[in-house]
Amino acid sequence: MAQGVAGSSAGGAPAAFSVQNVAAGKMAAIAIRLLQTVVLALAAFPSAAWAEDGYDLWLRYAPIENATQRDTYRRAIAGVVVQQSPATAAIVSKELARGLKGLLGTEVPAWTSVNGDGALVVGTAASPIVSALGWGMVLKELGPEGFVIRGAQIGGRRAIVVASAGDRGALYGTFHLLRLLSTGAPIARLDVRETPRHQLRLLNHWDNLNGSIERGYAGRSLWKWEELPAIDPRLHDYARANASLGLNGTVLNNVNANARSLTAEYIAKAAAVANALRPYGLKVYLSANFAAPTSIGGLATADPLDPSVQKWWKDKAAEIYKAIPDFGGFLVKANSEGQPGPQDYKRTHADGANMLADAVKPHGGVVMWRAFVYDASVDPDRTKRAYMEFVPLDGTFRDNVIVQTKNGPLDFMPREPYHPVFGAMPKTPNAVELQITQEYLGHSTHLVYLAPMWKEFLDTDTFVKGPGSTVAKIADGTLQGHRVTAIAGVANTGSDQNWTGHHFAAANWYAFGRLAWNSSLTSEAIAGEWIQQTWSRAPETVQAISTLMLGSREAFVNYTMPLGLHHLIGGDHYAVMPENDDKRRLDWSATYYHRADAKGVGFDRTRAGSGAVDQYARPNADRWNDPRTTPENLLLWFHHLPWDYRLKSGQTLWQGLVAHYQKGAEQAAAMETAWTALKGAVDAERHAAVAERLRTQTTDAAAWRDKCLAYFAQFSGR
Ligand code: GCV
Repeated sequence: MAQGVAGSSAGGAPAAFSVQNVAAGKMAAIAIRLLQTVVLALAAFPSAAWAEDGYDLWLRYAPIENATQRDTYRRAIAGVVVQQSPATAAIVSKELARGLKGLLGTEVPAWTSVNGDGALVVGTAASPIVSALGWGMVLKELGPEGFVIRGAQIGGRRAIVVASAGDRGALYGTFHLLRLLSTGAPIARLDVRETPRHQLRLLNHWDNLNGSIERGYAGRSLWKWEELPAIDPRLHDYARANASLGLNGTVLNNVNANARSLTAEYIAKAAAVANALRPYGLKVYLSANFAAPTSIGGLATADPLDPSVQKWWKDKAAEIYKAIPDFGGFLVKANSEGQPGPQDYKRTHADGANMLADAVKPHGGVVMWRAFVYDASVDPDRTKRAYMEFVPLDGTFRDNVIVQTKNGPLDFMPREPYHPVFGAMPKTPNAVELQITQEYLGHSTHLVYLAPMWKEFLDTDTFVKGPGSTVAKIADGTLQGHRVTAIAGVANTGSDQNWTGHHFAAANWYAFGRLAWNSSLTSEAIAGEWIQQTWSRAPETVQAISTLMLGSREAFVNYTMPLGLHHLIGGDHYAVMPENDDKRRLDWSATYYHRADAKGVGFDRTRAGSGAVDQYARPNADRWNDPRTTPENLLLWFHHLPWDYRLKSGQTLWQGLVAHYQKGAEQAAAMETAWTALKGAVDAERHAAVAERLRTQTTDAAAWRDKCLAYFAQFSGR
């Protein structure tokens, strides 16, 4: 957005033109000299000369510096032919015009047909050019969101073709090609075939109707509810960014849902957003408040088995679909943290979910019913409760219900084992819920790249169907044959100019989208492409930033909650607070989790303790029941161990804790140093913004180390 030459390295230029008393000729000479300087500066340091505020995210399309490569691309793409339905065609054409101009430094004209060598054709299977290619079978197999990118001869002319069975696939393919160009990929023998791993790839916005965002650290809600149905043009850029990753849905409002979002007034607002997002392939969903029939419907009950309640929801669904014909469905947080739900009427989660599922079914909608429940009466160990409530319901949900479960059994901690519900409900589609916003990971102040955490989770073997039963295969439906698959990320976007507060937090939005598309991508690969598109293509700069990012999650774990410790945090979920003994609820405190005493530290979840280990399939259950076969990074999650317990390193548990905290603080400081060394290698504006936050991160990391060690020392006596 803010691309131009008005930034630091061209600084001063505009002022020179405003001097009134300079003779016209002299002024012209100055102008020419300035222009020459700017051009030279741009040629030498294209990315450093860019005025940057982060608004453009990974869609900056900075000029390709390597002239040979740029010329190769220019020869390969001399004109663009787009053949698909008008709304998406307009977006594809605009994106290509913008992207190619930026990358290649030249306007690439729109052609109406392949009238020369170097055509870039984007089209759906139904378009005249693509249908003549005979790729129908392949495109059908890849589905309406999949795409092919391949070289072809069309009427004896050289062309690159981006083709899909559907409009969305052609759009995703366009962004994929632009990504290949942005990252310097060879295009001589292109043969790309892509199809997404999960059918529903959604952002969940915890946006309140008053514009605030629960656990949001980047400003206010993008929707600007009070202005809707007038659309903020910024929503188009939000949609572009999501489409560039292949995300296809967005839940507009907080799961702690205000029932007003289902009133006619707010349905009209949601419809306006849906209209804006639709051409980019994004469907709109809403979080539903289970008590809406009473709070806005005037009924005396919200009992899901009551016919008047069922009718209310059916009518409400019909009203929504009238306004939003492609409405995705409802997301529901029920009987959790004070939210209403079916249990208020002695009904089960399945009763509640099925009632809503019946209401949206005739319209093709789904219900995503969250498994984030922890009713204290179910079990003394909070991490066991969701499994105990949901697993017995397997097989009782309607076929358009998806149970949506956080990656871990507690609550988005820096490290948790996977949630044992994954794989334990073979008859129920299970959506993965990841948290992009860094609620427990330093908000938008700390640089923490989350892909390694998500990959650790997705790649874990649950063994539910023998070795190789990874969470990824459960989530993408291949292990248990689910008919619908979904993955959701709690969004970190807001009204901040750079969208996510911290420039590096955008990497987490990016990584979520890429993993939702293809969970087998590596953290390294995702970081590499994000860095090249966002910061610089210079190999040494990419390497330095990548190293910093890839180590950041483990650094955060080290200086906050190493060795499986969890929830040592204050109520704001930022401050270090191992002493937190929240009086409102035991399971909101820190002391409940670390259980430090003179004998040792950690939560005993073995068979001799809470028995949580047995919610996992063997051999995980057996391995994690024994501290010697438990991965040390989860040791204190599963075990309460003496301070003198010997770690594999030979250190005592206490010494190991000290070492981890110390290492974490050092890693944070090293990140800051590494970033300082990148001054000049990236633009000054964003460099300074990141440097400022890294300064705080270093200070905070040391504070975490000092406070946790001082606190635990009272018990360890060491
Ligand atoms: C939306 C945690 C968060 C809450 C959040 C809840 C949930 O408890 O702190 O802010 O509420 O998770 O996921 O429902």
